[in-house]
Amino acid sequence: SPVPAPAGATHPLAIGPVGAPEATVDGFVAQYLRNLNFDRGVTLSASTANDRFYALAYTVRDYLVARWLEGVRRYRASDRKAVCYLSAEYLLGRQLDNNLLASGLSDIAAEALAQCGVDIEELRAQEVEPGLGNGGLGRLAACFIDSLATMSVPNVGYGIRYEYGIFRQTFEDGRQVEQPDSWLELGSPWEFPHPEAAQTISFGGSTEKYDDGGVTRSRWVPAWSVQAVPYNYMVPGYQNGRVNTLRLWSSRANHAFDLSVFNAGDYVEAVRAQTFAENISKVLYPEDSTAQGKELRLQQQYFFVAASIRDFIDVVLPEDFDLTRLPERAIFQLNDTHPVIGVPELMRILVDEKKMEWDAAWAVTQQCFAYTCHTLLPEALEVWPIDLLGRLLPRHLEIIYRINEEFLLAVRERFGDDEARIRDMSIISPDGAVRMAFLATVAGSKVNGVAELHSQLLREKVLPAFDEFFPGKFTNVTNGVTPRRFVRLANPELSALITEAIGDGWLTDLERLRELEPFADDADFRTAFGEMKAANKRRLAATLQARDGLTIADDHMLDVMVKRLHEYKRQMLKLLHIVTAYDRIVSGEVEASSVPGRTFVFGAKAAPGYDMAKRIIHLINAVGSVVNDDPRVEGRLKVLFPPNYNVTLAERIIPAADLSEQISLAGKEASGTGNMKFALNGALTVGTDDGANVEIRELVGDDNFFLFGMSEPEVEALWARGYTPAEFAEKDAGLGRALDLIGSGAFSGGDASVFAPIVSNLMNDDRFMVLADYTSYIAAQDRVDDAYTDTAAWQRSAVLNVARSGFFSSDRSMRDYIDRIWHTEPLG
Ligand code: B1H
Repeated sequence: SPVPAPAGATHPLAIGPVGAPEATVDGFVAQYLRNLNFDRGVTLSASTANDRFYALAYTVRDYLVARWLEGVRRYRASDRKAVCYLSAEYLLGRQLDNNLLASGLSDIAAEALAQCGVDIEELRAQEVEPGLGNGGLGRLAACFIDSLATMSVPNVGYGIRYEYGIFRQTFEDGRQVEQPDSWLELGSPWEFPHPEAAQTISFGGSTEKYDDGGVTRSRWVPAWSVQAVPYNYMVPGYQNGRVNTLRLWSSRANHAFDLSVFNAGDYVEAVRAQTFAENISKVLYPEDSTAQGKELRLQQQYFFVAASIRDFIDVVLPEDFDLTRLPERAIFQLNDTHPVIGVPELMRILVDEKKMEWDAAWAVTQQCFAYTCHTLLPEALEVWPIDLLGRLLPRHLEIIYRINEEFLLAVRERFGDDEARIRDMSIISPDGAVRMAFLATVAGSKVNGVAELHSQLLREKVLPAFDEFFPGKFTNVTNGVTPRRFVRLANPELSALITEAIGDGWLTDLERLRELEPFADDADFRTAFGEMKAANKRRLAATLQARDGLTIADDHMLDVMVKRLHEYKRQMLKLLHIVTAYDRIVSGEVEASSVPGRTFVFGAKAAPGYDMAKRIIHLINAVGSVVNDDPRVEGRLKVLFPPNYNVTLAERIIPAADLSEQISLAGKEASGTGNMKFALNGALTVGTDDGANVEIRELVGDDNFFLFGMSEPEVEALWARGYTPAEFAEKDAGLGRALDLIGSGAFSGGDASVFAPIVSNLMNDDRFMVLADYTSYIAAQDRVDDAYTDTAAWQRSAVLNVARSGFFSSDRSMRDYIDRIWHTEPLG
């Protein structure tokens, strides 16, 4: 071992972790019962399901910990660069099966529990998923840290341990109601709290100049502070003996702060101060794709970023590390703009605390950060009013001003005094706000979008002046998803089929799925594939029955749209298709008995303050209750909307799907990652040329993808001509009738006022051009119906979707980040 024994240690075991329990059924049983007895303090016969779940989680943990500690020691003894992933969100999903799979203990654990007479299924259901993210962005972070561990790349994921994650969604009379997500109520067996290692994070106050031996320097004199307590989570690689760390910060009151108030005799005030401090990590902001601009949100961002950077410098790196060499040891990847306040924070540490020259500090900072942009929507681009930022982080604002000053000076040098250009590129906007995407772009060594089309639009439409000024800074890394969770764990039947056909090894080398292509023409394989889908549908049916009392007919095509509710994603377009299919039946245009059976599954949370999104949720439920109960439909159409779509439910729904709905307006969905999960599980996509759909279609082939709608340039051209949505409603009689049905109260018991705002928005504004794409969408859906009647051809396409989607492994994304941005290597 390269790590020396601690001074004074004589026992050989004292230099390292004591090693894992024996990886046998007997070893597992012994450790399980020990944990039940000694950690939970109960006997098996007196235990609750929660006790038994905890003991199981602890046992799996015990096997992983030795490898984890060993990896940390080896990393510290090396001089390898680590990826410090800074993300306000990690949408992890349940951990038990993932950790069993990673440690190779799934079969041993199942047998061990069976021998203890314990039902492992019951224990699985005990786990509450940590929902510490909103949607794609948070799930992406979780996929990335899984891939980095699997590829043995040194990585620390840094984020916030929200006490309440994404809200739990229920429906009351079809309307969304939010409940707090108290995921920690029964504790979390996977976390390792380290209150003794808390960091002090300061806020407010002012700055001052002082004389430092003849040099005038600035410093920050903060007004208040809180403690950031680290909670560590293991991130095990897939059966490779590597375990990385996810470190999430929780806020606590600062004791010194409390005491001063206690001394003044105000007990109540002291307790209030504590609550105030703990508010910082209390709750995840539930807005996906909109920046809130709230002070607490900025506090959250600075809180976790400051704690993380300090942690890496003071705790992870060796003492007295020469910080001019920081770029050799760390790359801080900014997951969107949420952690961008880390840029002035690192500058403050280097210049004010370490007394580095500004230029040297800036050179280090620029090499240490890289920025991923996840959106083009203007409402999602974060800006912080300077008075708010100056009040909360006065020294950081000064530093941002100086960064901007020097940047604009360089722009003037290059382009002359082009004031319009200077205004357009200034980090400080004309209305007095800090544009965080600009700051990230100026500071980052690289800036990347998350799919080819998105990266192109980012360069050409959002930041063209920056692309011109910084040649080579912009790049693309197309998103990916982890095949461990979204193929192996979510779809064991498909995984077995694949392994049977092409052998193993594909789970860590997903391009090998290509070898499945010939099996698309193998009738036996296709039959087995069809049986896999049918089995997954039955499993989903059982889940939805138990969870929500919903039933699915097993001879239906399963048509799925699961994602956050947002107008740009166009759940309304899906709904117009359903209403049209319904209208065709009830108007007598088609015989119900001739309609191919389809079950439409929705899953979607709306941001609690997003009125239109909540109204659309209400309408989905309203259409569902009318369509599902109308005897004229003869059960050919079913609409299901299980509430509280989350990672756990996704793992059930996606493997059962036949059709994947990816129908955003072209140019609006940065990438999408659900689209990749469906293709990998053998669903065909009906989709626009948007985000990663473009790349999916290129790979799987036009014959195996239902393309519809305007392309991004066509969208732009229509805006330029002038878009009048009502004209489209006049031109297409089916569209007119569908809108009339909704607007006339057919789905709201005759009360036209309930959904009239939706219809009037579509007719008069329709920012996302739902009506313009309707005709093309319906035509695509008619093609889908046709195609589905030819089972062999459909299954052939489905198999080809699987075979050609290996590119969408997040392992490939990580390789791209490593090659184009991080320039780091695995630690062998
Ligand atoms: C994505 C967000 C997002 N893009 C602001 N932007 C948030 C923005 O809390 N906020 O303020 C939260 C989330 N999320 C998504 O990222 C894109 O819409 C998807 O297209 C993309 O696949 C995903 C991962 O890159």
